[in-house]
Amino acid sequence: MSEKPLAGIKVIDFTGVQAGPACTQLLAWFGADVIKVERTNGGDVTRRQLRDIPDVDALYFTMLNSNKRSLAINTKAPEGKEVMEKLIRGADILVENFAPGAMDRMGLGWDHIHELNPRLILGSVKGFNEDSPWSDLKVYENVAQAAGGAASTTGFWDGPPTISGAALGDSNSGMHLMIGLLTAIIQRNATGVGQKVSVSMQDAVLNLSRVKLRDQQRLERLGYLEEYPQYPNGEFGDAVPRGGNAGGGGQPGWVLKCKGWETDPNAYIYFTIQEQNWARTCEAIGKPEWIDDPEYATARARQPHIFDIFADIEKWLADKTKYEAVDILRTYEVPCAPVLSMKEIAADPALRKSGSVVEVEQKDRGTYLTVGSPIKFSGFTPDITGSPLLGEHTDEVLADLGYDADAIAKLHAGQVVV
Ligand code: CAO
Repeated sequence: MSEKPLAGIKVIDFTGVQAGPACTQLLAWFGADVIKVERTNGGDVTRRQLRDIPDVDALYFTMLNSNKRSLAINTKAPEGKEVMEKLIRGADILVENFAPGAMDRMGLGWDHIHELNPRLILGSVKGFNEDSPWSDLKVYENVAQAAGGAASTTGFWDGPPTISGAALGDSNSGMHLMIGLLTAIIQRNATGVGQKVSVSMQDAVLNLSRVKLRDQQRLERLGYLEEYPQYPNGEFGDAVPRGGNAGGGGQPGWVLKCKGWETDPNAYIYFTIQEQNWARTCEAIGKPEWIDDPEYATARARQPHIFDIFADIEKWLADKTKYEAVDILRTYEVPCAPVLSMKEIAADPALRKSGSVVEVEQKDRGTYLTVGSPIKFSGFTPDITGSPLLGEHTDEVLADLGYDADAIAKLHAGQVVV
């Protein structure tokens, strides 16, 4: 196999929880040498959060830190800071997602880092960007979803703002940061100078809520949003409402019940009425008479009674499982999919075959499942290995930095490293 795309790129992973680790994990999968720098007293908090096996690193940690090395060090001790500065001098990228101000308090602000190594790129995730009145806040996933416009536009109109199960604030911010870091590397390779790349979780959520800002402007101009369930009988206020399961792109859709929904909470499909596929959609669901009926023939004519149409489609679905339904509908090119549970995803042979779900060997644990690379390359396949134990590579990394056995022993004795 050819060399991995990011081979030779040295990354200091000074991150915790999810947003930062998700970014550096991808860098590691793509071949960078990622050294996770962790506190000596327990390391990344996720090692201990939501444990399923006593005294064994939690899945929360192992699913975000594979393919990395771990250096456990107290960077607040002068000797620890010295190690950190040595690492910085030899690295290409440093990623951090500490609480606002923490890097400055450690004496590792951007100006100092840039002076130590002008080629280094600093990646930083915070809850809010520097111009925000909330830039001093500590932020977790759901806080970002609330502030980024996702929560106010998710859920049903008669319920409260709702948080998505997908990590729009955390992993999504990490993916945005990854794009920024790779962009900065390309520029650094041309200019020789690194820069600071910042991503705020609010901005990253907002970037994925782009169509809702589109809808806000349409609402202000028109007073209504024709693809929302509230149209034309419900009331619109002055802000984009929660649209339940409505499709957001102008092609109406909804989650529809299939055979067994009474007992199986996931016996549903997502069904989309694609405007240009109306005739075939009618044939698929046994309603050829709808094709030319003026009450049904256009999207505008259908919208006022779209829920009656969905109810009729559910009658057609009543004796079909979600898989049977999709197998029929796919032959008529109806955009649709079964609603898959995590249990089904974990066992899905196709996702295993593509490497989108992988089984990984992990010290002290045995094997566990993780989500593999969602990005596929024709030139290489990421090889996902286990996550490091706390401080597993401390001595190895120190030796690489030029510390001899005595100096390493001294750092251990002073509890500067573990
Ligand atoms: N040695 C010594 N000290 C260390 C250290 C090390 N190796 N690594 C970290 N620390 C210190 C930090 O310097 C900081 O010290 P001060 O508070 O004295 O400055 C302290 O540990 C705690 O840092 P923290 O950022 O982890 O703080 P926290 O646990 O209170 O907050 C979080 C966690 C996530 C809310 C906060 O880091 C944050 O808002 N980050 C930015 C947004 C973000 O990425 N959130 C997503 C997290 S994923 O849900």
